[in-house]
Amino acid sequence: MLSLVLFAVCVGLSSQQLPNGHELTQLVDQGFHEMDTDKNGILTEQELGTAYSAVDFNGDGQISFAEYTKYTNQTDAVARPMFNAYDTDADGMLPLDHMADYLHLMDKNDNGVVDIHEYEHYTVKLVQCVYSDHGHGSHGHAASCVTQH
Ligand SMILES: [Ca+2]
Ligand SMILES: [Ca+2]
Ligand SMILES: [Ca+2]
Repeated sequence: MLSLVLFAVCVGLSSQQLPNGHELTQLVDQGFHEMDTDKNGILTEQELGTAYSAVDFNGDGQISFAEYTKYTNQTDAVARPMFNAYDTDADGMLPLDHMADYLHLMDKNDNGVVDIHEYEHYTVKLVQCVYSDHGHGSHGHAASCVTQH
């Protein structure tokens, strides 16, 4: 599962260096606004789906690791834990028809949409987990890290 929502924001995260708090928040906000196509301040399942579809270059309904790195231009050290955080069943693919699951990860108040605060909260935490000293290890680490409080 995931928040591919992340994909837009993660385009700016190609270095090994974690951006500082202000830069990171700016990147996160930028990703949110890019995906919020009707500019109403909330992300719907449909808007997420549209954003994710742009990453599915070969149109097979799934995002592969190769497609993910092509889209985000991240180094493997960053891309791998980020991708794995979404790929909870570890089959190396992110199906586009799991959008509701991805959205649910970020939808803290369970109202079916994601506002910018929910998006920031999840995304900043996930990025910090990926860039942490422990973020390059086992499969799914970043995903479990982000749910810890
Ligand atoms: Ca919207
Ligand atoms: Ca694909
Ligand atoms: Ca919500």
